[in-house]
Amino acid sequence: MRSWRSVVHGLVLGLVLGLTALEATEFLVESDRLTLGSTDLTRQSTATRTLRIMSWNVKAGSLFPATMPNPEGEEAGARVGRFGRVLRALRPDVLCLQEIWPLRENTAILELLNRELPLSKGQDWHVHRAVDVVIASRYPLKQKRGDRVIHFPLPEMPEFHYGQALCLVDLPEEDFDTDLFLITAHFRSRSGEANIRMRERHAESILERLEDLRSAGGDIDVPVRTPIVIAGDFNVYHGNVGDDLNHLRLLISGNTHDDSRGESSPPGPDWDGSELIDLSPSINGQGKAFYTWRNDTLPYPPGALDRILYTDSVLGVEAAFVLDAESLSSDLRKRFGILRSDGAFAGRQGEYDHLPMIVDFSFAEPTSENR
Ligand SMILES: [Ca+2]
Ligand SMILES: [Ca+2]
Repeated sequence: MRSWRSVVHGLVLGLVLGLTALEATEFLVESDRLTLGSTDLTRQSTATRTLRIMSWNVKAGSLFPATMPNPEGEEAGARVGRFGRVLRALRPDVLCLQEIWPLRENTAILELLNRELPLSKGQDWHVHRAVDVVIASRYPLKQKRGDRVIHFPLPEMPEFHYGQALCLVDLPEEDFDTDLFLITAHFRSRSGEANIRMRERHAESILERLEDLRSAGGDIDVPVRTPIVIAGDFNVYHGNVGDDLNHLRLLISGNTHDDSRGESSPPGPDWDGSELIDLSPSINGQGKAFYTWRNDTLPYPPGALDRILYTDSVLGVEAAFVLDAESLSSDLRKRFGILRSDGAFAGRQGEYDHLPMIVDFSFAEPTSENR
């Protein structure tokens, strides 16, 4: 139950934000969470229900104090405090987190989320972890699976695998016509033939999962036309010698060919046989800069390493952005309780590591016969 204080706060905030939204065109704020990069202001109405997904490679042990040995060279606790502020500003319904190193038990993630973004009526978050990736949701999770795809022993984690977590997000029938199937993955990084091949093998394993989802039998079945989203750190590097980004092409189109779908092409991963859409959100939804990783102290350009792919035959997008707290206006930072330094890893200027991607998916209003 929300306290009277939070209800009044929400009303006042809603009024202020409503007025602000009329004045500002570069952003739109809906209810009490920060929303940037709205794709179609006219559709921001009661005609649709939205589900907010946030995906973030949080970098090693950044979310937790240094209570466990951290991989060599990785800094523990760098996002303690920062993570909570960003979370409360964005208030995602579902989180996809990658690179939780050292691996943490579900209970540790659950306690963190319950503390930093408590749900109403004392409800618990729902957490599903596989390898170093996590799906967390305010709604129940079903058909949970985890894939250990590529064994990559690390000194501190000899059994570490790159892989994915996947599950059905059980959305409430009174608000949504359908559930949503979600996959989050962390791909091997770095250049070089062996690493490129690992990324391709990883993409192939996700394609096998998509094929199973769309066909009866096998390990998982979902109702036809259940929306599917794949979010995570795919380590997509543009301009690397020898890396044709086949792994990304595989995920989007189901094959490695660059051409559009011909007669001989196998069907794409979407329910209608078309390709998936690569969302490509921009920094603060401004449509100017498209990257999700940046470190000005290293000799690498910013890159869109992280992606959100989705079945656009059954899903729409209301808004999408990559949050950069540093370049956000001080007005918005103040209003949503985040600090300028929350955009940077460990708060050091120029060292961002990965930035969080946020998308508001729109669903059709439930029809009366489906209620
Ligand atoms: Ca199946
Ligand atoms: Ca499509």
